[in-house]
Amino acid sequence: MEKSNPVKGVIDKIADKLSDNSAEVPGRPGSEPPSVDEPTEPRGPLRPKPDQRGPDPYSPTGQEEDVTPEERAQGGDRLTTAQGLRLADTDHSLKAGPRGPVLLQDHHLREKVMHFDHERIPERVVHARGAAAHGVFRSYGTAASVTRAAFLAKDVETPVFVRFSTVLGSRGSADTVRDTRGFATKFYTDEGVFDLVGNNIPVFFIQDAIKFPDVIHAAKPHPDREIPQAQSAHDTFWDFVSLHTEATHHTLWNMSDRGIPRSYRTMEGFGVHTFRLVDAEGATTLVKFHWKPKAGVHSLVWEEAQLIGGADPDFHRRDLADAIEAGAHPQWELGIQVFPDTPEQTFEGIDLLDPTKIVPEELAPVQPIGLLTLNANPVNYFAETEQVAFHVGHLVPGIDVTDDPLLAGRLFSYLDTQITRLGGPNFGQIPINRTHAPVNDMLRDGFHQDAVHAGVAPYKPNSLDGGCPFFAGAHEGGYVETPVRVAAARKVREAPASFADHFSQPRLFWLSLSPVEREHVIAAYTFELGKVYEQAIKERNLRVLAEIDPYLCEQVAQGLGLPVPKPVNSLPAVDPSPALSQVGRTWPTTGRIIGIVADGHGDLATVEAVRQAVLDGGMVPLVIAPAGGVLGADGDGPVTVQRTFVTARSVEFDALLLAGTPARGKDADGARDAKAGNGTAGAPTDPRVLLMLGEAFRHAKPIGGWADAVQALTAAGIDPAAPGVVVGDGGEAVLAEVVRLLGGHRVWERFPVPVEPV
Ligand code: HDE
Repeated sequence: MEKSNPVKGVIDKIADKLSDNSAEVPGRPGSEPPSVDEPTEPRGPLRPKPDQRGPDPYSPTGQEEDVTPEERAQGGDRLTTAQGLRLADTDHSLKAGPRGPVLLQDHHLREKVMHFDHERIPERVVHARGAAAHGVFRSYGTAASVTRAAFLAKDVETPVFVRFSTVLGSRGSADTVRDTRGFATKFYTDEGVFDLVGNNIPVFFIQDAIKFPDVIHAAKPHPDREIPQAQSAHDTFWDFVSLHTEATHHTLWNMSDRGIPRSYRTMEGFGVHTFRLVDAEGATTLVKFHWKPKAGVHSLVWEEAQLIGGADPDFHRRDLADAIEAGAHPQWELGIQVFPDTPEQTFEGIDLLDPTKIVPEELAPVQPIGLLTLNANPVNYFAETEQVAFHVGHLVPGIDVTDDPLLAGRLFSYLDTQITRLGGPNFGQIPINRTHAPVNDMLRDGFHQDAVHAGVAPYKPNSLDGGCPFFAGAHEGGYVETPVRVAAARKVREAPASFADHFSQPRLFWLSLSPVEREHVIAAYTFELGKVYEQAIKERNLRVLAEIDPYLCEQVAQGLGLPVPKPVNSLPAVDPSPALSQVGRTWPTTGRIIGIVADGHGDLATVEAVRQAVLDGGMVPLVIAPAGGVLGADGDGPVTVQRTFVTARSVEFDALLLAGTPARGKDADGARDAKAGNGTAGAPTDPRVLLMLGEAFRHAKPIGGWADAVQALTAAGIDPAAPGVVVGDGGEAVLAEVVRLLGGHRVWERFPVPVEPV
């Protein structure tokens, strides 16, 4: 947007006049004399007085303004101090002789260690572990009928920064733990920053913000031993959620496959609360925001998640960054469910102010309003991903909040937390947090103030700064709260009666899942409650499950070896929402990872052709061989090896291809690789390949093979005719079938599912 200052000429003239006025007595507060009457015409900020000037405009590291962003952060080719003094040595402290005491006068030692000592800032109290990316949001314009938000007009492109996170773990915890994921988006719109701070689960544990410290204290590690890290499989969590049954719905989602996403790229996102959109005429609509991943909604299986936690704790971070670097830019459609803004704020009997409830998509379809594309990785983790500060109160005209009591608490919390985390009230000036709209806020001073404000009247009303800044009415882009009618009421600490329904929607979710997804839920509850120490807590949780579904309760009780309780209430009749299941659809395979097991003895031309076909399909081929280097370096090929039998683990791949049965690695016997196990010396197939195949098979991944691949499959105990196992003569034909299977994410038939009593 072109920004002009129509009154600049006037100010220049006044300033010139002042500088000419040598007879004037010093001490005038501003650069322009005030008028007697309060000013009525706005104009730009006043210049400093002629005797004033601010600091010279250098970057934080001594670079002039017109250099590239990289040079702004760091410049020159010589090591310097923070003050730009060139250094001749940074490896030795200044000492009285080589063996003598270190001298206090070593200013470089002092500065270097002082800075290091203060490199850490407090991690986020929740969502400490995260990864982020830059991107762009292009609006379809389909929301323009319900909101005046400028960035939602047709074809407007808005820069964004998106941070994904787990909730419970510390900054260094593993990515693939069972947990909710954060999905926070900062839109740098022309009208100011809009933050949509959501999760990958559409409901929350609590209905009122006042319970947030309780649920987080219960879910975080035990306060005495500070274990377990980044997970809910412990007594305090299950103690709380069984006593506080409004958490049941969110907990059930956590125990479903949604708690262990395959990738940040394959997660849905939800704004959770109901928001209020306002159009240009002031008409309002209630909406819920949804992010729909183009790559589909996919999850890990629990054993995979656990193995990855050890093999590659950075799995999701790496996946996001690698995909963007490879040009497989992750995309989501933003959508809204639209509800009339009635005084009751309910839709089809569902309370829209209750954040533990969803509105099934079958009742209110998600209408796409724009496309998010993540296209660049951050340059510096700390500066960007760690310092980004989201706030649900960062709103733009056309988007307003509702009276959801959870949202109210968040409106307070997100600013408050930054004071401690980012060291003061000026965190909005940190580069990643800076708005792309001009700021004239009258907020002054504070730790780390980066702006050099001119003028002497940061207060309203004033005459000394010409009455500036002026207000902007709604017609000038001003934010005007919707004048919602509030019913006459008494002050109470109470919730509406509808908030007391804690079980109908968990049952709806349960009944919407496919049989295999339900098996995963049963397994997750059995695992988590199996980790609980106190039997009373396990029994209390079974009582909660009895209110959701008798089969779920019975199966978990059997796994725990405990009696099956009877429900207290009759089970509500609900209509399932098929949209909630992740199984049964076909998705693009772009960005998925295909492992190709090969050695230097086979047909390397086919290996190379398959590798190229994987790349051409927008996927990532990784060649796994007995040893590193290049296969066929002397003639055939060559094919570069990315993983060896030592470094590869099945969990890294979405599908596996066998270019025949590879030779055993030299490290297959003995103590070099514990994965190889003992007592397999002399067996024809490398035990690491058998392990990889066995895992991939039981994790229901497509497996393909050609040449004499059947030998390895059989040695791994895999029937070449089993579902999702593709054996053929031509590598490329096998790949095509494997990719088709991958479109369904997993070979779901491979999971045996008992028939559940109706
Ligand atoms: Fe948050 N939450 N939250 N939260 N939340 C924070 O803000 C809080 C809630 C969510 O990547 C904190 O800057 C309260 C719901 C995400 O930087 C903190 C309540 C949802 C992120 C905070 C909630 C979220 C946070 C910690 C109950 C989904 C990470 C650091 C009223 C709709 C943002 C920070 C990022 C972060 C408070 C509930 C999502 C302490 C009090 C519901 C994605 O302010």
